[in-house]
Amino acid sequence: MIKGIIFDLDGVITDTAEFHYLSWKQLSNEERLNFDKLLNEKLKGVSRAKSLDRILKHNNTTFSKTKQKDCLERKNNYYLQYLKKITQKDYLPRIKKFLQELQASNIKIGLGSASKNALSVLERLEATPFFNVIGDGNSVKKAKPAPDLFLYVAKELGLTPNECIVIEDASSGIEAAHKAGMKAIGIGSKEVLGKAEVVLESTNFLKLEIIQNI
Ligand code: B16
Ligand code: MG
Repeated sequence: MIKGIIFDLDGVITDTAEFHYLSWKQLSNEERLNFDKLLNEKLKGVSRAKSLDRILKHNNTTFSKTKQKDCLERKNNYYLQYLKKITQKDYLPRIKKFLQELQASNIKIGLGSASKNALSVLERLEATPFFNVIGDGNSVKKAKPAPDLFLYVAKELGLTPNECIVIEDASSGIEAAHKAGMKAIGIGSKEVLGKAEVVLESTNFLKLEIIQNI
């Protein structure tokens, strides 16, 4: 029986992908690196440091550790400026209602996000009170597609993996959920998220029945 739902943040609760894109774009322009929307898509659910690795690889270049650290800090500062724009109106469709429905049904709610800024984003949305456990980019060492983050959140919720369902928009997140022994609902396209037990085009289609029948 499903007793807990673990939500990804970016792309499931709110859409910060555009802010990540604009921040990486600014950094890339300054560093004369190629960066476009297609590459940004491949950074979904990927940690900040790994995202920079992918951008450098895409450009067939390497940076010293010191320069990498500086770039990561600059990118994050740009991103933090964009986060100030988020308000409680910026939930993705039906998400707030769905969180309320889960709460009313006594289903535990966890967050499993790769972002080190997850708490700030939840606070800007005024969503923090919905969550029984918040797992973010600081909670575990191994990022998605490793199962560690979801296992950590399930344990903190006091649930076994098979009592939890993960909701994710990135294929790395679906892989992490399955490795953790959890079923997954993918938000996005079937081509990308086809391995999830259920794929929904948008958060607008999230319903309690789906959770009960998965
Ligand atoms: P930060 P999620 C992920 O969040 C984003 O999808 C990904 O694009 C970003 O690089 C990562 O968080 C790290 O974010 O730089 O804020 O630590 O989808 O796992 O909620
Ligand atoms: Mg995501």
